Amino acid sequence: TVKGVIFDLDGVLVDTAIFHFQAWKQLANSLGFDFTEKQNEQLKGVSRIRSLELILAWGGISKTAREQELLANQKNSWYLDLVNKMKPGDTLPGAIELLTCLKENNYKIALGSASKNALLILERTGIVNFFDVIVDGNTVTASKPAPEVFLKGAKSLNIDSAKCLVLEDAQAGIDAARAAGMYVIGIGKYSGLTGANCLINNLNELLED
Ligand code: G16
Ligand code: MG
Repeated sequence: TVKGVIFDLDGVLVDTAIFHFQAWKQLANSLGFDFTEKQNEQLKGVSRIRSLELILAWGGISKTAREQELLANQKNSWYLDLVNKMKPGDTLPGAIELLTCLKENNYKIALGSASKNALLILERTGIVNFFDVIVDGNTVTASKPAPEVFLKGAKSLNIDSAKCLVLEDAQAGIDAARAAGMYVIGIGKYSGLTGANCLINNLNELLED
């Protein structure tokens, strides 16, 4: 039976994917090219620096490590301008209700995100206190689809991997959760996600019964 629930952040609890897309698009445009929403799907759950590598490859542009660092910083500052407008309650449908219900039923709750801005986002949207453990892009070295982020979450919760449920919206995240030996619910029924134990459209679907 499930004892711990590990939430992905972007696309599961908050709708920051659109902010990532806008900031990356602005960066690509400043370099003289564009990329599509379909390509953007491949950036979900993927670390900042890996995302930049993919985008530069799409634009056929090569940059030194130092230049890449500056570009990633530029994107992040545009991204943070958008995040800093978020307010308490700016969460995806069902998120606060599900977190509340899990807390009331004594499940342990962790965050398993690739983002280095995770804590700021949890604080701005007013949900940080639900979390027993936060594992994010600052604590993890191997990004999703590597299982590290979720294994660290389970370990910090002191719960066996096999007793953890992961909620994920990205293919890289579903692959990471499966590699960690966890049960995984994918968010996005028509998104082409594969390998999850089941797919739902939003967190409300977990509250219906
Ligand atoms: C999120 C997003 C990714 C983003 C990554 C790193 O992952 O899905 O698009 O590139 O975090 O974010 P940051 O630039 O803020 O460190 P997750 O795991 O929360 O879905
Ligand atoms: Mg996500």
